[in-house]
Amino acid sequence: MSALFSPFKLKDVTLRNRIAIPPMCQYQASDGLINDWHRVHYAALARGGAGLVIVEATAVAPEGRITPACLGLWNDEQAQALAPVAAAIKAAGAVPGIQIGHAGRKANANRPWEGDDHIAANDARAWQTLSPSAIAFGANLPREPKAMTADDIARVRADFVAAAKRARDAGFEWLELHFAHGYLGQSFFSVHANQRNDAWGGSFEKRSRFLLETLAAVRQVWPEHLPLTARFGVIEYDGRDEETLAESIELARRFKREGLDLLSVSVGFSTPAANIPWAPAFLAPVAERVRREAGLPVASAWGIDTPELAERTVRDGQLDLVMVGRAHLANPHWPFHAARQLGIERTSWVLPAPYAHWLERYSVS
Ligand code: FNR
Ligand code: 536
Repeated sequence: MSALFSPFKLKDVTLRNRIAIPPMCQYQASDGLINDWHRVHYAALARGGAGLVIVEATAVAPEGRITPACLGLWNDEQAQALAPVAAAIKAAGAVPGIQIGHAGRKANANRPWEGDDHIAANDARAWQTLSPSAIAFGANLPREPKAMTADDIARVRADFVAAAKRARDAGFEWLELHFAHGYLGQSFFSVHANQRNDAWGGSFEKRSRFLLETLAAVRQVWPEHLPLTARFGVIEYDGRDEETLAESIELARRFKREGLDLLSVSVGFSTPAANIPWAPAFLAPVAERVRREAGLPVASAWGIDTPELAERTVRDGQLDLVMVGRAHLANPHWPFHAARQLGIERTSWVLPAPYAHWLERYSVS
């Protein structure tokens, strides 16, 4: 029996297996709107057999985009355009998910392959970034953000709520709040970005406030029977890791109390000075600790790209869901190959008939 290919139920949603495709920006949108690139990309990924496909980071406000080519959900036209993507993912047998977020001080950037730096201030496409404090990320993103006022905070929280409603109405059945990777949510929690001395900065409670308030507000509009999840960087690898992890686990407990159903455990990426111990599945033991100590189901990614490794993280109780990202860009049918390699003979339930009929009849590795 494969643990990776066992179903996973969360609220009223059942995933056909434990393989999830994490959100991955495509940087192909205009005005936050999807186009044929996204329509083809997400349908192909869903047909490959994963249980869950999460649409890339989608901005709740224009200034919350990482780049001008990122998706948005700040208007109804964007939501209507996304509805067929959710439907196509579902028609292929996967659960349609979407990640909503705000890029904070890491916004206003050029695409990764076009510099990965801030858009020049004199470029007509440039905009002012927002963050808890007027502290730049540094390195490739040196531009100082504007410190958010209480009104800015209330507006962005309302933007999250409006985007969650639109995601719901577009047919998504799994919502992920992007509180990771040095973007706005993570920045409120991180001492690298948040030096406020008001109600949203300073102590653990105050640095947690934006995240908990946003979660609670979204909880009011996201359907009770559907999973509400968040991605959060529980560790920075900045030399303060025990302290950060202890705080993160306490935050995860509070997320759970506010109605979070699963945490996608990731890295903070709040400082360019971090020293990340890149290795296959390096985050899985960290995720396991969060799962055990916070009592929340967890997903995680980062270098889990072989079927054996994926199977092991689930079997050993480290992860409830395995996020397989880049390996799916290399091969959208990764779950089919994983099933074969794990010795599962009947794979027609993984792939649709126009593929499975031929692949099962004639052995293709
Ligand atoms: C990402 N990642 C990412 N993460 C996220 O939370 N939201 C996003 O929109 C993106 N965008 C994105 C784009 C691309 C092209 C890559 C490669 C990555 C991170 C991604 O979800 C995942 O965590 C990493 O890729 C690590 O997992 P793998 O690739 O090692 O399986
Ligand atoms: C992974 N990425 C995450 C993104 C966009 C692109 C790259 C996201 O969450 N929207 C990553 C983040 C930070 C450092 C290295 C890699």
